[in-house]
Parts: sequence; structure tokens; C-alpha cells
Amino acid sequence: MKITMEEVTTYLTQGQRFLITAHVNPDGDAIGSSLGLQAYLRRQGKTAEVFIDDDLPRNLSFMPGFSGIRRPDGADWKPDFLVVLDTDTNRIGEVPKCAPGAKILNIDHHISNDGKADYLYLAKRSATAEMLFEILESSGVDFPLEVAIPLYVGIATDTGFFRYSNTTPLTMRVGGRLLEVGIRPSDISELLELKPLTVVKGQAAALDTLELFANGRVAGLFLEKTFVDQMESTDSFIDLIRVIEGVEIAVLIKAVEERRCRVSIRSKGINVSDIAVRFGGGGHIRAAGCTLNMTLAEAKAALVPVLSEAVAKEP
Ligand SMILES: [Mn+2]
Repeated sequence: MKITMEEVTTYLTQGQRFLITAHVNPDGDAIGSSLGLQAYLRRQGKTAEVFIDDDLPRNLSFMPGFSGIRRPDGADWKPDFLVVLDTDTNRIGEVPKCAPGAKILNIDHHISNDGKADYLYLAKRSATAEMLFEILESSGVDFPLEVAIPLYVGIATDTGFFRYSNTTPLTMRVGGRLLEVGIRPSDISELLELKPLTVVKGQAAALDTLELFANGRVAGLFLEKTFVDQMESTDSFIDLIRVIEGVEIAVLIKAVEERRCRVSIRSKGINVSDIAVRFGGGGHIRAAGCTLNMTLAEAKAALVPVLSEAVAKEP
């Protein structure tokens, strides 16, 4: 059932015990939103835990509260609410097993959200963290750093540091408010952009796999499992090819198991969320992804023609 921002505030006020989660393969918005909400709820005297059913990116570990994030442990935590952030309920792994009987309160900004949660607050915002800023601001919080830092990280990472097309006047105003309470953007961007040497060198190796399709309008990187296993993160790799002149869709396919590939797709305007949904994934119009139970070669053969067809339909 869709609910309003005011109703979210009501449920956050009424509940006493909250289990917070976000999507697997977590990014800055997933973790930032979770930690920001947790810090806020704890300041209200409530019980709030963050469970995420996946490994966490090490470059986000500077955020207050990061070390308290746990994997689901199978125990019944008896929360009043399971709060699902930055995804629908399809991409949260085993976390629901820790919250049997809890109402699911879903806060998300992905147009592909399936709407199956008990309560869904969905809005067109740059980041789930931006939605949380508005929710918490309406309840009069003063944004201490343990709330402000994670929310700023969520917005900064989802907007490419206030550069992508999802950046709105509201995004900038929220960023400005967070600067007023003590956020230092240069410090945060330095921490977020730190990469191990292997990853920087890995970018060069990844570019060796670059292929162009559809007369240069689709660019792809195709990463074998043995290579991916050596990389702590490949999150920045798609940005290397998204910027190539003439490229309208960039795709990165990486094998994470022999028959399992994770796919990231970026576009300059073509709706790639629709394409990702067709393959069981989802996302935003210009940034989406999916997971395919295929080998790297099969995934490439399945996706590239669909992406080429999508650019061919554009003038
Ligand atoms: Mn997000």
C-alpha cells in the first residue's frame, strides 16, 4: 500500500523496535540511508539494528555506525517494523527471516519498485537518503553528524557528487543544509574515492575488454570471474566507458560465479530500467542493473542485442 511522507513519520514515531535493511550488493545510498535512519531512531530512544545480507564496501567504513552493521542471524528480533531502504523487498536476502510478523515499511526512489511492501513511500528523489532527510527534517531533528554524514554519503554517491541528471534544486538544498551542520565535502569525497592500487591497475586491465556495438553507441566491459575475484571493487569501472564520445548506453557484465553475472547499465537518456526489469532486475531510467544466472558469454549474448536494439530505436 502506498503511503505519504507524513504516514512514514507516524510509523517511525509509533514503532519502538526497528530492523533496518537495504539491498544486497550495497552502495553508498543503501548503507548511508540505513545508518542515518538508525542513528536518528536511536536518538529518539528506540531500538534500531541494521542487517544487510552481503559483504560491505570497505570504502564506506568511515561512516559512523558502519561497524555495527550485521548479517542476518536467523533469530527472531521481534521488531515492530522491518524498514526496507533503497530497494523493494526482492533484493534483501535472508533479512525478513529475522522479522517474522513485522510490518514492512519500504522507503525507495526506484521506479521499478514492485509495491509489495505493507507500506511503501516511493518518491522521485535523487537518493533514498534525500527522502530520509526530508522525513527527518519534518520531524524537527537537528542532524547531528552521525545522521548527517551517512545521509550526505547516500546523496553524493547516487548523484555522482551532485553531477548526474537526478540532481535537482532540492538535492542541492539538502546538500547545503548538510554542509551547514558540519559536513565537509572534500573530506568525504577523498574517503569515498580511495582505491587500492590493485583496483586502479585493474581499471586498465578492464579496459582491455572494451567492445563497442551498434556503431559505437553501446560500449561494454566484460569481466571474467578470475579477474573479478582479485578486485575489491569494480564500482567505478563503468564510469570509464560511459564518457566515451558517441556512447549512449554503457554496460558492465561481471561473472561472480561460473553461471552468475552481475550487470550494470548506464544511459544518457534511454530507459534502461525497463531493460533491466525484463531481465529480472530494475533501477532508474539512466542507471539500472540485474543479475543473470548465465556464463559471461551467455550474458553478453543475451544483453548486447537488446541494448543495440534500444539505441537503434532512438533517432
Ligand atoms: Mn539509491
